[in-house]
Amino acid sequence: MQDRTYTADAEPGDDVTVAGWVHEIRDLGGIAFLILRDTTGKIQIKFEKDEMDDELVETGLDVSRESVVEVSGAVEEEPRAPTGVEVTPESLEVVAPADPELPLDPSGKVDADLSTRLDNRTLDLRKDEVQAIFEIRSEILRAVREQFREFRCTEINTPKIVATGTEGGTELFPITYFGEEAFMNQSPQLFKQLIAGSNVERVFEIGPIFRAEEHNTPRHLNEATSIDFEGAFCDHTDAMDVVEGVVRAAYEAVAENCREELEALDLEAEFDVPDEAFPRISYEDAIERINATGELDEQLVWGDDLSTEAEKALGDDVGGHYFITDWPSEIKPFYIKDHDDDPELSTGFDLMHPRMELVSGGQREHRHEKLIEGFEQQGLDPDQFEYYTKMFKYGMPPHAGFGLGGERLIMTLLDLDNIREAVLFPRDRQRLSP
Ligand code: ATP
Ligand code: AMO
Repeated sequence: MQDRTYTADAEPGDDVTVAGWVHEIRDLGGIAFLILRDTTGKIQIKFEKDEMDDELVETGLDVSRESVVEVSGAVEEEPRAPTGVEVTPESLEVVAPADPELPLDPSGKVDADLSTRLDNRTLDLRKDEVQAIFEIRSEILRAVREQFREFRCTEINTPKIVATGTEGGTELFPITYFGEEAFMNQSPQLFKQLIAGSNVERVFEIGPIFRAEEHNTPRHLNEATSIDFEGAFCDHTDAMDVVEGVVRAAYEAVAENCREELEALDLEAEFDVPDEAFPRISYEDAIERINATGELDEQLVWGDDLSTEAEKALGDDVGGHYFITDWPSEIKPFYIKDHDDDPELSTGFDLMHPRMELVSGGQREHRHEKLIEGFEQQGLDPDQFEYYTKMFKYGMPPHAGFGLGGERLIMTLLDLDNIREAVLFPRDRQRLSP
């Protein structure tokens, strides 16, 4: 297939070989058309029954939809063809026939539920609007990487099989590692800190995180893609600047480079890059604002975590991305540093989209003694984390970072109803294959 031409590159006057899937066959009597689809688009193949070799016409028109065919012929201008050109075939080969009974219709004329779509992802991805999501995902990850590089970060990869959890003991997947208990990593948290404490200083990682969330929601996955940052000599405000830079870079890249994909998703009119700086609202102000909306049955008091309803009330009130800063120390993990002048208040922050949380982050506790105290306060055994804590004795600079949920970024950016739409092969309570 070396001489294969993408359908989008077929120009009038060319002799081409195109290859792809049979999207549709329209037989109008004396004339019939096969619409061939490849990754770049579609092209019309014309069959004039009286003027063409019978066998060629028969092969071309009997082939079932979604079969793979290869067609060679001359490209001509044809204003009535969907793309303005058509191919008059000289030869046609059925490379891989498709069973006429398809589990879902890639032309999208018949709707399929999400579960059927995920069971048949190959067929589902033949739809323009589904392909568009993953083209945009790829562009977002490219833009995010580039932005991190501009922030002088080094891309790292940390282990996914680990000895300890970091984000609360209940959400770990245990595995057996040569007879010893091990876990799937919930977050690269401790590893990225260990590297920020070296000369590497500023790091980012885009990789899987595993969470044994019991509940099935449209915004939780059991395997998600985390976009992590950690920087030495950074405080929480610097980390928020990096979050904002990265999220903005994703939106700008999509606006600039994904017009066709946005069109396929019917989003070209409504897609906007956030124009204002993301407001930074303290936790204290956030609970006051939420209470003032009158949307909650019970008023929030200082120290409460924010429920989904509370987040929704505030999201509707703010109307765009915003940070919640200065959370109570008690509800943030051991590695988050408290404010020096008020130990009740942490430097932890979240970035919120009106629909949901996108990011958690903060400045880290870099003082060895305080770190050990933090473990004890949260009922964790510091001995289990010795591989981590001991490095805090050998010159650990102040540092800060965050974790951004990759699929949540894509989901909110594209206004997808369900986070599973943003993953090729999602893992949830009910789904372990494909
Ligand atoms: P022509 O003389 O251009 O081949 P026709 O009217 O003799 O056209 P028909 O078999 O009657 O051929 O065409 C049936 C329908 O197909 C008509 O509505 C015609 O406009 C349309 N049609 C014909 N050729 C093309 C083409 N190359 N691309 C798209 N539509 C076409
Ligand atoms: P946290 O646990 O808040 O923080 O996770 C960071 C972000 O990851 C995304 N996320 C998820 N997305 C889909 N499904 C899930 N089950 C899921 N769990 C988390 C969310 C969330 O905001 N170590 C800290 C980060 C840090 O401080 O650097 C952490 O993991 O978008």
